[in-house]
Amino acid sequence: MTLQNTEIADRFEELADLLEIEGANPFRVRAYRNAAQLVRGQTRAMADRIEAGEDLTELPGIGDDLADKIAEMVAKGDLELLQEVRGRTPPALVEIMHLKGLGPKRVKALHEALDVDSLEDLRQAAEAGRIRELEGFGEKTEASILRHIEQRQGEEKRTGLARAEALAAPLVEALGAVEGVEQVEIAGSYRRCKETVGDIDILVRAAADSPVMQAFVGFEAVAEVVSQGDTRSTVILRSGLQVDLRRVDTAAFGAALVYFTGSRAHNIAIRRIANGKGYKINEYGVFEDDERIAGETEAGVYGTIDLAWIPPELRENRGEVDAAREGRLPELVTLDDIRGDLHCHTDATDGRHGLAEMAEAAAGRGYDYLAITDHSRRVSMANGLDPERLARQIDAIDALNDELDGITLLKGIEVDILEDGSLDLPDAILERLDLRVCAVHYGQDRSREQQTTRILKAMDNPLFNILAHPTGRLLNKRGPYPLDLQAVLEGAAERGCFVELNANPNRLDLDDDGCMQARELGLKVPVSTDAHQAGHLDFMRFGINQARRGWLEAADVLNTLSLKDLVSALAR
Ligand code: DGT
Ligand code: CA
Ligand code: CA
Repeated sequence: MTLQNTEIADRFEELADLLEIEGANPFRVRAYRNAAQLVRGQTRAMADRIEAGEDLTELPGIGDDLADKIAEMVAKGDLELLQEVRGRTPPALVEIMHLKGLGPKRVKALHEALDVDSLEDLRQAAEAGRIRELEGFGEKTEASILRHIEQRQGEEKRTGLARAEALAAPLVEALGAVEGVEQVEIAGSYRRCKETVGDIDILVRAAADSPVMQAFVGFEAVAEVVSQGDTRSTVILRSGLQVDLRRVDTAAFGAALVYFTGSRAHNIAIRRIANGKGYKINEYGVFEDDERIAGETEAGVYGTIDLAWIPPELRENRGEVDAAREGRLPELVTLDDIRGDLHCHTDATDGRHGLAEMAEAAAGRGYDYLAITDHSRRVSMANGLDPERLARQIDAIDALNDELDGITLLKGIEVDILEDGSLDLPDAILERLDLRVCAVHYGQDRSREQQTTRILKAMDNPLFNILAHPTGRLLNKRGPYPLDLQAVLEGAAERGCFVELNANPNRLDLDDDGCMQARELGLKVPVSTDAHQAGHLDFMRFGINQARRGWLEAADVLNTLSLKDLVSALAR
């Protein structure tokens, strides 16, 4: 058993989490976390590198120890150290640590004092009122823990799109290499670029005698074969992700692609139109009486019912069918439209790379500008900038811009919005910047009204430009904080400021509905990566996926503007 990159990264991350709970040396914890990130971000499989005899220690941050551990996972499919750590610290504590408000120290205390080994143990302890008796915990914390457990237990288990992509890619590649396979497409919510997917639906175009089903159920990362048939099989990968595969003939491939891309609501809407014309539509084609009049291509299927081809991201029955009939589908924004990135961090705070490296990475992606927006002093955990350090960064950026060719660094900050709605740094230093990204990091437990008022008050400061990750949600970790988003978007539109779509795959905040709301208001949305290292600039495409689901065109996205137009758009 050879582990995929995602699986290697998962194990490093779990190791880091468990060691952190144990109170291990923070540098060691960080090294495993960085290794997880690095491996996750690699497009080439570690197994392939090792097989090719490459030296893994040439990868940044990978020393002998980490390289050995990667080799061990590739060779044995397992990591002895992780087994050892799991033996003394229950793996379920990791999930508890990711509950909102509980860090490693508190989890350790709960484990040691109350024998909490699982989410269920924690729920029972909270219900019995035993948590409030612990030092450092109170009645309020206990109630909040209970609330978050209930929220978590009520959620269905879904996989983030970026993770699904990493897990599916090797499988798609393997299927594409099977004899007789002409085309492989992932359909379902994945193709609609939903932020999370329940399972993966793959369609292969192949002749009936192709051995593609055997290849599928025999794929290296399959843990369990749920069902196997001639045209349809289902497996569960070691990562827990379920994959459905359907083999489809050429004549029906477009119809199957429409049907299995969905969404269900979209399918129902187009079936109604077909029925209205006296046609029948299903996964095999569009039929008039018993004659198939379309089926080979998606455009053909839509065309027979007088609809323009609809981009998968829009297929949610949110108005796209009417728009397709009336010829007013949006021309969705693409990655190529993006001229720069408006939110990133450097090693001055909690980022990995320096100004020059970030500038080079942005130039390498063809950008015209990159805004440097490190944290402000309130975020002391991230070594946030005070006015003096920010002033030094301003000088450094000015000096670097003199040398740079083809790319401009914008001087910015991710300044905290304090509890009272003021900004974390004095106007005098904020005024010297090209733009200010403003964020709520602390005091997320306010009421909806308080949080909304706080943000709108911050926006009253004419130096406020962009609200970062507006709802604070972390996918599969914590929900949005209570907020009247519509009021915030309207407030931004009135004041000439903006609300970000944070492209980090764990955030994607604004979500698709938020993008649609912004578009209604004529409010341009900045799509920003919040990169903490150069490679994170590639998160942009996840943001673009979400923007497309939100119907945004290039003109609806702030960072499609030229530098000159951007600067005037930012001026309040
Ligand atoms: P997921 O996997 O929960 O993220 O969402 P989907 O949209 O991928 O749903 P899934 O995997 O259950 O089915 C894939 C697509 O197949 C779905 O979007 C629409 C189509 N489909 C499946 N079952 C039905 C059905 O009973 N009726 C209709 N009209 N379409 C269906
Ligand atoms: Ca699916
Ligand atoms: Ca499915």
